[in-house]
Amino acid sequence: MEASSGLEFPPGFELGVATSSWQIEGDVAGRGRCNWDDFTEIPGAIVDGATGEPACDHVHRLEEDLDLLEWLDVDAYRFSFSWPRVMPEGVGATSPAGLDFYDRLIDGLLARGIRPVATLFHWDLPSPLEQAGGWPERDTAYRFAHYADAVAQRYADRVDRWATLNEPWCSAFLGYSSGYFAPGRREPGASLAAAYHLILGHGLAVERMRAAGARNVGIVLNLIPVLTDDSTMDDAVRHVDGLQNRIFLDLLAGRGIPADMRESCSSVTDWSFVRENDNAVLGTPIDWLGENYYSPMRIAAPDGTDADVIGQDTAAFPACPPLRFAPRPPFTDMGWEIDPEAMELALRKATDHLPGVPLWICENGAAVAEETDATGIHDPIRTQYIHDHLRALLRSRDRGFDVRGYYAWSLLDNLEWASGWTKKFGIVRVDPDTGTRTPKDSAHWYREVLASRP
Ligand code: IFM
Repeated sequence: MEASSGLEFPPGFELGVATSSWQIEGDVAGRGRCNWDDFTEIPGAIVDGATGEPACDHVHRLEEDLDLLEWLDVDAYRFSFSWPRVMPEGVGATSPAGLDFYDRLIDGLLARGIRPVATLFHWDLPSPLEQAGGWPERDTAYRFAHYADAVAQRYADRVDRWATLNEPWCSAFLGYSSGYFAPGRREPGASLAAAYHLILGHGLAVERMRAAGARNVGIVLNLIPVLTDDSTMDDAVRHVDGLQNRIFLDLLAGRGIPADMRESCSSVTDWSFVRENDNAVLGTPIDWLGENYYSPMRIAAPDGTDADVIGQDTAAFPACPPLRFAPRPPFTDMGWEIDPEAMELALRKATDHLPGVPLWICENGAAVAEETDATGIHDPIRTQYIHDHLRALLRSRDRGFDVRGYYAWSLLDNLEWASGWTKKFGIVRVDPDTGTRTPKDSAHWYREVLASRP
């Protein structure tokens, strides 16, 4: 595909790639344990039995990965700090070796002219905090703010933009309601408390980080448009949309838990963890909002069948009414429907709830089929996917949405959580046995897109 086809970026529009700590770092011995390390020990939790070691061995291959980013010539690199690498017990002393690693990462980016964009929590919770109850406990929010403060004190002078959390929906509802993610608990009431305390931790962290000098502090959500063409499912859509999207947006807007969700989840929680005077902290103004967009969700009446869609599961939606997820082709390997145009519905939702807050697409990409031959690794579906989403995003921008950047997910093939190595999102292949990095066709294409800007 022509690199430039239909893609005209406004001046200053930021293009980058993203990764996360547990998915790429490896070097488990060099940090404290986390919830995902513990989760990998549950038989069957990770489909192929993969663990956090070696992942992409990024800690030991840092220079090589920095050079890859330089070769791509991205404007910005979005990575996450591993809480247990910075603070092995989750509280108390920081690790000099852990801090040194992130110094080298950040300084290496800056030396190559790449803006560091950092997330504080991309799901890897220190094991002692998970064992103490994890996010359903209010105390975890305070521990998070303490960790955020330590990180901001050290790196505020060099990090361009910060996200407190990545996709708190996944931590809360896949972690504590469906149990598909770490820690594997199936307690719908606890998952609602987790969602609330994640945003409380975010609000507390924003205050502490700003006090430590951090600029551009925001959060990254996975807002998902919930669609149906069956009007009998309107109430089911309201419920799923409430848990996937509105609960987070209303908390961030300082409005508390939406009234209809208080009612429709009353069979699984008495909401006694909610404190009305939290709203100011929960709604601490943010400088920007990240959206991770991959797919819409489509809902239909139950008919006894279930589509195989990773993450779309009624067990992840506490007090879920009868429904089924009914994605339409084309699908990625995750079973996710491909629909670039629906991305605008997510942008609209964000803008309606948090007017005036600029938006970044912080993740977008696809696990898809690839073919390898002597000429390279051919992944035309991924290239098309990224191209079509970029084009849709630029159109949304023309229609007035204040979108300022886009990050492809992901730089590297990596540990796709419960799917292990079986789903590949990288624009660069990582051989799971040797760690060898090989740019795929999509990486070459993205590089040309980056270079072809005026
Ligand atoms: O790999 C994940 C990432 O960690 C969070 N967002 C979705 C990606 C693909 O599932």
